[in-house]
Amino acid sequence: MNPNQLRLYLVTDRPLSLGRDLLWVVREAVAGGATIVQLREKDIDTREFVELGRQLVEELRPMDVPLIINDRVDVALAVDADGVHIGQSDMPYADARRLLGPDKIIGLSVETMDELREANLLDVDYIAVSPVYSTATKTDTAPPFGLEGLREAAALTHHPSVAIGGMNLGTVADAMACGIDGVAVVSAICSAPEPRAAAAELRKLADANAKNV
Ligand code: TZP
Ligand code: MG
Repeated sequence: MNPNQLRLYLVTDRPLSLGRDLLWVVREAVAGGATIVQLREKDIDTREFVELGRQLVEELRPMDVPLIINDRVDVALAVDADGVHIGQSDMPYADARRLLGPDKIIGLSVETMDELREANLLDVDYIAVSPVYSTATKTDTAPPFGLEGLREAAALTHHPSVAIGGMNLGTVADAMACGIDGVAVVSAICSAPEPRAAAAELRKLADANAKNV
């Protein structure tokens, strides 16, 4: 994939969306400048997951914004999403690749430098360095990389990379300056009073501090 597509990566979270419709939040975020969207649902029936995924594919495909499904290879296949994002305790990369084929996007979260080195041996499409900062959005994370760790991760990885965890208007510039390709954001967009304006400001900061401008 083109690493520039990772520049502002929206990860959805309905409970954090202040009661607003998920499709609306996604639409606003993309209008503001989100370049890729991950549908992340932790507490949802499979039926509803598929329905949401299908609606998002319809919405995003005409705009050339990839839709990534968190964890669920079956849901990604069912709705013909652009790819999946897997964590270290999800389906192993090799199985996900076999099921999805060579053309779908597969992203992998790495929580340690060792996992990052192992990911270098896989042909994943991107990695997420997780988390950069501790965040109330996800509390069962590994210890945070911090900026030093992120810089080291960006230098070591062979893959396009995004930072996740605590990315907001105050942290995006320094994170991008570590040499990553983009920032992945939950609360700074989903919980923003105006997701479109928030995405636009985040995008401007991410672009201004990107290595590939
Ligand atoms: N994975 C690592 S941290 C995180 C995920 C899904 C949540 C990031 O949320 P926020 O609100 O952008 O800090
Ligand atoms: Mg997962």
